[in-house]
Amino acid sequence: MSRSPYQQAEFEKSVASLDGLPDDEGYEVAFAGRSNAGKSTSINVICGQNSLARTSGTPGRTQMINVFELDFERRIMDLPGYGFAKAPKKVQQQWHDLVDGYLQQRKCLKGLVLLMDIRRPLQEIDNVLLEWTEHCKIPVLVLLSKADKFKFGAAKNALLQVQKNLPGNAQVILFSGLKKQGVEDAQDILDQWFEVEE
Ligand SMILES: Nc1nc2c(ncn2[C@@H]2O[C@H](COP(=O)(O)OP(=O)(O)OP(=O)(O)O)[C@@H](O)[C@H]2O)c(=O)[nH]1
Ligand SMILES: [Mg+2]
Repeated sequence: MSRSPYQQAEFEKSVASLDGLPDDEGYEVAFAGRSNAGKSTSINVICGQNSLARTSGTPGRTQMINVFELDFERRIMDLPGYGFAKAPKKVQQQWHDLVDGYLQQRKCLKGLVLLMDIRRPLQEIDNVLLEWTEHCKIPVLVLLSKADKFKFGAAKNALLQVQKNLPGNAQVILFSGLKKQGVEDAQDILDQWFEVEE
């Protein structure tokens, strides 16, 4: 948990449009997923910092891309949550344009962490994202989040179900920010994407 460079992560800025993004250089890993799936929580836990990314009980809070700098060439991007039905159409469209545009154009994107609530995995929008990453050959780590909500056997079953339905570019692990489950495995995969030397 205390391994660099995650511990050194610092909030850099929030961007509301693509032209506010840092230069498209170095290494980026983006966290995506439905609203409330646990993106910000997982970033905090993986970075070993309690309040790096803002978490909230109100779905759809993060409407901008939050940029966290690990070092001068590595960044974690907290993408706005998608699929929050109660949001006004205009806001939903903004999220869509921002996330879609980011994913389509970002050359320094080395991998996508896709958060799925273990109680509601592989929703339609998750599958759309997975298909897109398969097409673009971007590696994906699915974090089956809030695994603490299930007993061990049920969690294992959910994991196997998701595993069976993933494309070849994606892998899945059980994750719980609350219980700190899956954190080291997630860090190991991010290390590879970021090309962090052991
Ligand atoms: N039980 C449990 N609750 C969790 C876990 N991770 C996140 N939560 C809760 O789920 C809610 C949403 O978590 P966030 O991390 O803010 O989710 P998000 O995906 O960043 O949400 P948006 O930014 O709104 O899209 C919060 O109330 C968290 O406390 C977990 O591992 N276990
Ligand atoms: Mg968030």
